[in-house]
Amino acid sequence: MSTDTLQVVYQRPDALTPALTHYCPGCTHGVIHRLVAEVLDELEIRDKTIGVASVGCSVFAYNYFNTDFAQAPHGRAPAMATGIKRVHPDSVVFTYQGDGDLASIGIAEIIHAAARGENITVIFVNNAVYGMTGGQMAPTTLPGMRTTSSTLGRNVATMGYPLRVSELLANLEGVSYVVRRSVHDPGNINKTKKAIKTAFKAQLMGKGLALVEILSSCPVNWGIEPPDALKFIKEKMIPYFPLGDFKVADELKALE
Ligand SMILES: Cc1ncc(C[n+]2csc(CCOP(=O)(O)OP(=O)(O)O)c2C)c(N)n1
Ligand code: SF4
Repeated sequence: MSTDTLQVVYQRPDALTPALTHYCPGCTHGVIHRLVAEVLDELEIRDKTIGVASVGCSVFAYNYFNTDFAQAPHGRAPAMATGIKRVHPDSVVFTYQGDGDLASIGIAEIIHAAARGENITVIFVNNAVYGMTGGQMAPTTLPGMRTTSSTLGRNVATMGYPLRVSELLANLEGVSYVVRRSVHDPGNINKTKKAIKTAFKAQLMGKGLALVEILSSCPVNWGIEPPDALKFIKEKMIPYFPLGDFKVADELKALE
């Protein structure tokens, strides 16, 4: 067979290392890593990008991105990103945070970084549980959802209601871009990539904090098979965490 007509349609982005992933089968952290890496390549900013990993399953993100990287303990990624960006204003700085990290132990950090209008990009991965530590209840756990620390299901009367982080942050003036996307099917993966690109462009334009919340799977801690985990996102998570744009600065609307 002649190879003259073959075209490369899929290959590893330069911004991803060839390291083998530690993520569980069916976990969509890997899909999200790939989208971020593709955007860094397409915007040609890999050489000046500095990522900040959080605690959670993505704690080892520095192994996978072919960029400079730091690791911030327990919710402090927005504070560390603030310092890095202020010391290196020409760099492109992003945090990569789970919902336990960002919405629980780090909620003060993200709120104040947003209020200050720090010129950083935040990739916020919402899988409704603490994945890394064994699937405990997170601030994003759905009402009635069983976790290892809400074994009868989250009872909102005693455990409170889930936090809708994007809606919360959209009220802050320092924020230029807040949207919620999902990676449960190819169409939504494409939309998520566009949003990630806009969030990095917002930083390049100096517009203030840009955050993309991404609904993601955790089949291991949800106790279901990977295909069912994608269905769970669509059927259970999206009704509670609707996809959409919560704040898009006027200058960014044309980029959408
Ligand atoms: C009570 C408690 N607070 C804080 C921590 C520190 N901690 C370790 S992993 C983690 C978050 C893990 O979940 P998430 O951020 O949702 O990321 P995932 O692993 O699901 O991707 C946190 C907050 C902890 N283990 N226990
Ligand atoms: S525990 Fe959940 S979030 Fe962590 S790697 Fe496994 S599937 Fe992904």
